[in-house]
Amino acid sequence: VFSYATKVLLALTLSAALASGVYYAVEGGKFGAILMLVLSGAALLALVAVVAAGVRDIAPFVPADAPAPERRATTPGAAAQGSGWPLVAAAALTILAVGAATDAPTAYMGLIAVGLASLGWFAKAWTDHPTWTPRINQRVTGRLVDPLGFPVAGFVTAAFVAITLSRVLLAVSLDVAPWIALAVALLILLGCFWIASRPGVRSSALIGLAAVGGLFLVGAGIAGATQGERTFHPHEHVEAIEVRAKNTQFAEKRLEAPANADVTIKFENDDPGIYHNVAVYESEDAEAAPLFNGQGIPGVKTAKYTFKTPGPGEYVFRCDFHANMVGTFVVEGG
Ligand SMILES: [Cu+2]
Repeated sequence: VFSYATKVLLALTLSAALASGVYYAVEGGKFGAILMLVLSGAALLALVAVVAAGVRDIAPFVPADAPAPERRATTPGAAAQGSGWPLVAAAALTILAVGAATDAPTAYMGLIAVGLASLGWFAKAWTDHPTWTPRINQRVTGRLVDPLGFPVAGFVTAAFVAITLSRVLLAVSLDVAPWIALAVALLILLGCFWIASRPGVRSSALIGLAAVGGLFLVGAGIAGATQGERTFHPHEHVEAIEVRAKNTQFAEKRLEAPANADVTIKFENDDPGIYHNVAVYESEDAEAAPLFNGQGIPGVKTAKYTFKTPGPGEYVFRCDFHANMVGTFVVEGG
């Protein structure tokens, strides 16, 4: 009942487990023992798979005095066709070699390309082989190519649309971008609706449509990419404003900052153990609303405060702990 394969796998499972135990007992090395245990587990899995699959690879019993089997003619299949995969594989290997000599991204791209070329070449070789029957074709397509291929194709398509379209949306102004995005979304929705409503549309027409759409997107994406991204931060870049407190006095009497900008105050408290902070108020009036209150810190310490400046005007900066620590905070221009 035990086939040759099950016997070999059973022997491998047991001997690897035994070797693991012996190795651990004698050498005390965990790594080698785990390696052997993994081998044993893998063999056990293969054994279970072979038994569960019910593959009977036992040779049929033939009596010694049986006559020789009759020769039967077989119809040869179609000759194997030449394929472009070796060329693709050579190109992929070239990318890998160039990547190995230059930079990591190219090397990774080469690795991926080699993997894809190997898969393609393997698939071509298999479909040329006599074991590739219509039944196998159906099973591989239904269980491997469709469940893997459709999600991957969908992801690649979505990524392609997102990347090309984002180049365009980043290049145009903020007011126009949402309308373009909306128009493209509507176009895709209507296109898909049209395709779904006509089951009779020929696949060549669909491929043509997809090619035109894809070319249009690539063109628009390249145009957007060469245009470059619009500026995202209309505020000018602002250096940190430095403020220093020493002997319960601000070293600065006057601070300047641009209007409507994110500014950073780098506050240095040089009074050991004394709390100070920097706050900005609309005026020196005691009831004035604060525009910003920095958290107080005991010295000697440095804090970084970031806030958005108001419109142009003269404001007041002060320490909330000491009424005498006051200065002018000037917001300029717009
Ligand atoms: Cu203070």
